[in-house]
Amino acid sequence: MSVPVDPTAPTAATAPAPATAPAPPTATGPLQAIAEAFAIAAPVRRLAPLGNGNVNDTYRVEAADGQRYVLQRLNTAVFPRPQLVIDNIARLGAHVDDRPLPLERSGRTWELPRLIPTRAGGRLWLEHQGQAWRLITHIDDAVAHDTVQDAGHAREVGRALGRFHLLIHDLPCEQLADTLEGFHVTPRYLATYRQLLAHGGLPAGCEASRWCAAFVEQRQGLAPVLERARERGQLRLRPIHGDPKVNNVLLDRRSGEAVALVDLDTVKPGLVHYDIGDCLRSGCNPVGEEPADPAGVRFDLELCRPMLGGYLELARPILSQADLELIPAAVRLIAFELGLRFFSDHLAGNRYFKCRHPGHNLERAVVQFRLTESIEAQEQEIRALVQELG
Ligand code: GN1
Ligand code: MG
Repeated sequence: MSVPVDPTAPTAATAPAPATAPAPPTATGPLQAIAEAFAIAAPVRRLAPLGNGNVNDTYRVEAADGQRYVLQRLNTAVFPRPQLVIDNIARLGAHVDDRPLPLERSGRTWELPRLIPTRAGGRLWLEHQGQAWRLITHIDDAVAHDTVQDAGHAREVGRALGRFHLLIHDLPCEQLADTLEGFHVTPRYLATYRQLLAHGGLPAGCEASRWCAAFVEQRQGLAPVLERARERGQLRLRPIHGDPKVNNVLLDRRSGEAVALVDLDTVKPGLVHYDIGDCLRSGCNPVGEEPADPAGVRFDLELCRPMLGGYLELARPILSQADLELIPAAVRLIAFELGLRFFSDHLAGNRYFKCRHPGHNLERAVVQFRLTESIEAQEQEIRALVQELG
C-alpha cells in the first residue's frame, strides 16, 4: 500500500515510491457484485461514476426497485483504518436520528447519508481485494455545483455548514475517532513540505515551482495561527465536517435550498475554523479549484457576505467572540494550507490527490496561492464583514 504524504509525520518524505493504485473494477463485473453484497434490491440496474472527488472513488447505483445509492471505495492509503471512518459516520447518524430538521423552502427534511449494511453479517463496509467499500443512501432530487452560482447559492452553502455545526456541536468529541491524524494541522503540512524540499529539492528549471516555494517561504509564520490559539485555550476541539467545500452541499433541485452536506469521511474532532475557512475559500472563488485560466482566481467579497451571513444565521449561538475573531485568519490559512498540500504532493510525486496529468497538483497549488493573495489583499474588508455579521 502506498504511503500518503499529505497529513502524515515528516518521515513521509522517505516513504517508498507510490504503489500503483489498483484499477477500479468494471461496471459490469466486480463493481456490481460489490454493490449487491449490500442489503439492496438486486440485481443492480445501473452503475456509473459519480462526482470528481480527489481521494475516493464514487459511483451511483440504481437497485432493482429503482432506489438509488452511492457506492464508494475508500482510499485506504489516505484512510488506513476504514473501520474508524465508518464508526464515526455511524455515531453521527445515531446522534441526529432523533432530531429531524424540517426545512423551510423545500418542505423537505435535512438529510444525512446513511450506511447500508451488508446482506450477510450486517457489516457496514466490506473488504474486496484489500480495498474498503461501503454503500450509503443517495440524496434524491438534489444537485451540487463545483462553483457557487450566485448569492442565493452562497447563502445556502453557508447555511448548510451552519446547520451541520449546530447539529453536531453537542456530540462529545470523545465519541469520535481521529480518522486522519494531522488533517488540517497546518504546521504538520509545513514540516512535511520542508522534509520533501530537503530530500528532493525543487524540480530544476520549473518557474511555477520556484514561485510556489517563495510563496511558502514568505508565509511560513502563518502556519501555526489556529494551533497556537488552541494551545492558548482560545479555541477548543469540536466535531467538524472536515471538507465542507461547495460541491459537498446538495441543493433541492426545485427550490435550491440546501438539503444535505455529504462526504462524511473527515468528520472528526477538530477546530470549526477549518470548516469555516474551507467553506469560504472553496465557495468565494468564483472560478473554482480547477479553472481553465487561473487569472480569474479571486476571493469574492460579494459571495463571502451571503455565505458567512448564512452560516452565522444558524451557527452564531455556538460561537464565542474569540471564535469570531479568528475567522479571517482561518480563511487565509486554509487557502494557504490547501496550496501547500497540493504543492507538497506535487513534489512527492502525486501520491495523495488523484491527478489527471503530472503537473496537475502544481496547477492546483498555484490556484490556492493566488486565492490566498486575494484574501490577503482584502483582509481589512473580511475583518469588517465578520464584525458586521457577527
Ligand atoms: C480532497 O476527495 P475530496 O475531493 O472530497 C481532500 C480535501 C481537500 C479537497 C480539495 C481527505 O477532498 O481536504 O480540501 O480534496 N480530502 C482529503 O478539493 O484529503
Ligand atoms: Mg472529501
